[in-house]
This record gives sequence, structure tokens and C-alpha cells, in this order.
Amino acid sequence: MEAFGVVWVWASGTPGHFGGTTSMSALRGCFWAVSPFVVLVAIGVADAALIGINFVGKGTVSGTVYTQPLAATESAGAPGFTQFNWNNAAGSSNPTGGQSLYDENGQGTGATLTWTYADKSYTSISDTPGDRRMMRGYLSLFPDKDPVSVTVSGLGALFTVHGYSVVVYFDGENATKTSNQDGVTEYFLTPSGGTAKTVFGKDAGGTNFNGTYTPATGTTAAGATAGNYVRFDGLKASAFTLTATPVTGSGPINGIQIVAAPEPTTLGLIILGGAVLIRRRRIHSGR
Ligand SMILES: [Ca+2]
Ligand SMILES: [Ca+2]
Repeated sequence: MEAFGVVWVWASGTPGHFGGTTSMSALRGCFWAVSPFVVLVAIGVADAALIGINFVGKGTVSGTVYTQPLAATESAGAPGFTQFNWNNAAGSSNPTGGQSLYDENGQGTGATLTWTYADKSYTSISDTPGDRRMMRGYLSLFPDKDPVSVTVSGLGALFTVHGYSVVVYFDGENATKTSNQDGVTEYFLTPSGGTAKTVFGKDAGGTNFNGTYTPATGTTAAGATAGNYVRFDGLKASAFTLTATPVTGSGPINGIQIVAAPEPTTLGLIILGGAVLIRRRRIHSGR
């Protein structure tokens, strides 16, 4: 994880930088240190490590492509969580030993994914690369079967030391002749060795993803607000299981993201940088 970088601008030159070069996804602050020849801008950067999992959904059946996986170059995610390199979970059975998960840079994480048998479906939105493609295909309850259940194991220190959030995207197809797939779902997350958390999310009737992510909240089914994603915060367990139990509809999970909390050391670097700035100003002013 990159926690710090420095950008410099020569008075008559072009900007450059040194330090780590992985994704600089969150600026935490900056300061200026002025000398006669150079302007320094120090930037504390937290690489908010992300793991994105796209449930592909129906996939290809008898040669017809209903849903397709995201390419590594396709970007998707709610504001603040946008990333490349989504892991595609296809089909309805698990690879032996679970599916290995990589992060937003395509690097291995050591974490693995398993999920239960479920129906594979898709909404009628266009199969446009990126957000719409991620949101189009989903897993859902299969009649007379268990709800969708997703387990992630083996999360490393990058996630467990400072904690992480889990973002759950949902959008079922609007009412059909045979069933209502949109509705209210109880998303139930159980961290290993921890206390289970519940959030209710409502996929409003007649509403499918239109390019705008809307957070849904609710501690009860009746109190569920409409949206297309819910989030669980303050997690630190190395493994968790997420289930989607429908109150109405089919309990869809279109994708999830695991978002590591920023390292607090970044703030320390900014404070250190500020102290250097004050010292330099005092030196220049003769105090
Ligand atoms: Ca819907
Ligand atoms: Ca999906």
C-alpha cells in the first residue's frame, strides 16, 4: 500500500513525482514549501485497497450471451469506490478451494470467494461496459432453494488491521409475468467470530439501474429505503458470510466490493509535513 508521495514543480518546469506509483485513489491533504527555485507539494496518499466481485449472472446459454464478465479495463462502482480489475464470479458452482480474488490493481490478495447455488438472472438494462454491465447480471433466490450466500475468506492485514467495509450492489428485474424480482431484501452479514449485522435494501418496483448509484438503508423491512446498494462498515474479520434473504422479490446480489479503511499513518505524514512547512517559514522569516 502506498501511503505517501511527493509532487514537485520546478519554477520553470513541468510537474513530476517520486515515491510509490500505485493507484493514488484518495488525496488526504497537501502543503506547500516555498524556496527560491522550487515549489514542493507533499501529498499524503492512501491507497484504499479494493476487491470488487461481479456476479456475472445468467451468462451464455445455448450460444446466446445474456450477460458477460467485466474486462479488467472496465471501471465500475459507486462514487468513492470506482475501480478496475473486477473479479468475475460466473456460474452457480464454486471452483474447488474457492475462487482466488485479486485487488483493484490486479494483484493477488490471498482471499478466496465461495457462493451457494442460486438462480442466475439479469435485468433488461443495456449491456454497456462498466457500471451497467456490473449491475445487469445477478444472483438471486431460486424457487424452493436457499437464498444467495457469499463467503469471502483469507482477507489479509491490509483489510483486517484498520478494518474494511463491504458494499453490496442489488437490482432485480422488474415484475415479470411469473414473479416479482424487485422488492425488499434483508442483507445479513456475519463476520467470522463477530456479531452479525443486518441492512435492509429496497429495489423499488419498476426501477432498474440507470447509471446512478443510490445508497439504501433500513434496520427493518418496513423502514427500508429505495436504492441499489447497501454497505456494512467497521469490519475487521478475516472472513465473512453474506446472505440475501428476500422479504419480497428474489433477493438479488449483483456485485460486492470490499473496501479497506485508509491507513491512519497517512494523517501522521500530513501532520509531519505541516510541521516541516512551519519550520521552513520560520527559517525564511528569521524567527
Ligand atoms: Ca430493479
Ligand atoms: Ca453483476
